Amino acid sequence: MKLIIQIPCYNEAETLPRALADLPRAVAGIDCIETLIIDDGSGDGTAEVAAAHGVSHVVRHPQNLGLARAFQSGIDACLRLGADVIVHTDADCQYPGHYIPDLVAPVLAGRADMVIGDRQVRTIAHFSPLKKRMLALGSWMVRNVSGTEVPDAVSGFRAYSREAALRFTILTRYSYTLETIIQAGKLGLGVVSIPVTTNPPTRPSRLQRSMWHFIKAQAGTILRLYAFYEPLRTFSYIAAPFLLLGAALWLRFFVNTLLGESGVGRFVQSLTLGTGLLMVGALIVLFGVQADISGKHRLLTQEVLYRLKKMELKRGETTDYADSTDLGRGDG
Ligand SMILES: Nc1nc2c(ncn2[C@@H]2O[C@H](COP(=O)(O)OP(=O)(O)O)[C@@H](O)[C@H]2O)c(=O)[nH]1
Ligand SMILES: [Mg+2]
Repeated sequence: MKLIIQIPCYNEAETLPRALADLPRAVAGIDCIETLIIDDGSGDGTAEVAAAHGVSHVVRHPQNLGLARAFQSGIDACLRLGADVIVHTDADCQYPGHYIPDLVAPVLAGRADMVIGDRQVRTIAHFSPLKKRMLALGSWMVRNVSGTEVPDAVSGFRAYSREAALRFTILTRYSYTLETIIQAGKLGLGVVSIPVTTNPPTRPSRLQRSMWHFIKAQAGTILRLYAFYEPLRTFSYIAAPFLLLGAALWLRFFVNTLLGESGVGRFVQSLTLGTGLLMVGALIVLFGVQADISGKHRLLTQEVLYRLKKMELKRGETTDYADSTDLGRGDG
């Protein structure tokens, strides 16, 4: 059994050595542990520092492509390198390495394809109440869409089985953390959470530059993922006010007619408005149906990609699925 620990890095030369030193040297049930960093266009010599500290593999993006792309590049590289289990952790020492055996255990036991380190956000002192609430909202939305029971959906401290790694296709730019859970839930992969504690921050978050930036990103991601993975529901919610208001205006007319009020004349304006609203509502629902059909096609494409990756990996080909022009890999 081969475990690859992957760490995404964007200018992490300072904290990476500590993060690497914190990784376990042995894990029960694992014969071989390798490390892989994704240097996402760092300008501070992160890749060189990684090589000097004995990292087994370095994947390099010539420019900064963001965490979601880095995650996908890392997963693709791990698959090519024959990983049976992949652990993803951060370079800023947020996650204590001694939890890695606990993360890996459910995958090794065949109980899960994805194990998430639950940071128990409520207990983290340096997170503001607003941030905690936004994180809780994100996790709730993900539970709702994915049908899983994940308490801490944005935690980046995770273990994936090879099967899960093959299955994921990250499509949004911002949050691979939320998207992987939704895909896992929809694909019927086993998702398990284990409680972990976190280390105090070593530096301010790079992903959340400010509270306002965080709220904007989180709200945008939640809305987009909802529309993406539950299109019919999303469009129905949008259509509901139009349909309800339109129906109410027509109802008013019928009730008044039944009560004996004669003539359409008095209602012409409200009925015109009601008809317009009903038509807009119906159109929005139709968009939802269309989006739902597109979603089914996406599932088919995902299945085809999964089989293709499996075949190519079996043949030992080295195609990069994330973006063949962006990724240059050098083993360091
Ligand atoms: N590949 C890549 N990694 C990033 C980027 N921004 C942050 N990271 C990495 O993602 C991990 C988490 O980032 P961090 O700033 O600690 O965000 P936090 O999760 O909010 O604490 C670290 O290992 C960073 O190096 C980026 O643009 N690209
Ligand atoms: Mg951090």
